[in-house]
Amino acid sequence: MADTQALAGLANMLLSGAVEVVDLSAVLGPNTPLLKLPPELAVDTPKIEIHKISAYDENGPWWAWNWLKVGEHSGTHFDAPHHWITGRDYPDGATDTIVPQNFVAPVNVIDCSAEAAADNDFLLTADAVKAWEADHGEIQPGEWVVMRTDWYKRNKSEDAFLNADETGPHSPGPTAECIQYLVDKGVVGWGTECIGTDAGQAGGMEIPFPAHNLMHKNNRYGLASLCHLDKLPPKGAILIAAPLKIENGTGSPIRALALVPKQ
Ligand code: 23J
Ligand code: MN
Repeated sequence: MADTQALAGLANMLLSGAVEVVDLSAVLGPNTPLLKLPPELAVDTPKIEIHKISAYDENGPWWAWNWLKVGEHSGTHFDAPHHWITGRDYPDGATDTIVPQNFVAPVNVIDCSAEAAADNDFLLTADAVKAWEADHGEIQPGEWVVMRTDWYKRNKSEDAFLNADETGPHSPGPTAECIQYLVDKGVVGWGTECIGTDAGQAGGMEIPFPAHNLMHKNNRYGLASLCHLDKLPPKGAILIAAPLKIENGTGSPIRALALVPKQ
């Protein structure tokens, strides 16, 4: 049975500020950094556009509103299983068919900020996750796992965020065995502060884009371009990451929120 007293306690802590709501989303607009794929491989997602319909003017005297042109995988966003070929057949794998219970879960925050600063191509390994668990406690089934790198601090500049040179983009991410370890733990999803859930160089890995390939193959989710993971404790916060209910959607921009007990 549900502990209604605990929920009443949470309600009070939200009202008093003892539990803070931390915004993990970046601003979504024409300056949002977007993924660039090799042109010989793929077509890119289009630049975001915000078009005015009216602003208390002759097109609508008492109201303001806009319409948007925005790809599903833009800015702080959710990757549904249908995004990847390995997850295409799950009946509950699109933005409109995922059970909403899965959008809200405890979050494990693995701090890789020092490693990512020292090596932009840093890869989180399964052994490093096991060492993190020895320090902070085991990752439980149904939980989110996110990789803190402080990479969001670069998101005002697409060049800095993508960090590409003649050898391609350079940004941190997970190894394939790391993702398989998390899948075996039963996590609901994996998130990062970078443009995608995979490392910049992940297209050339033995399994290309292993976070996408393996998470979605197992009907799990991805979160990309998260912000402010430096404001979260390693354990103890609750992450809310719900995509728009796009029909047959493969992903969606989100307002990612964390409920965090105040220190
Ligand atoms: C398509 C192809 C490769 C990648 C991605 C999309 C993403 O990162 C994404 O937004 O899901 S790496
Ligand atoms: Mn995506």
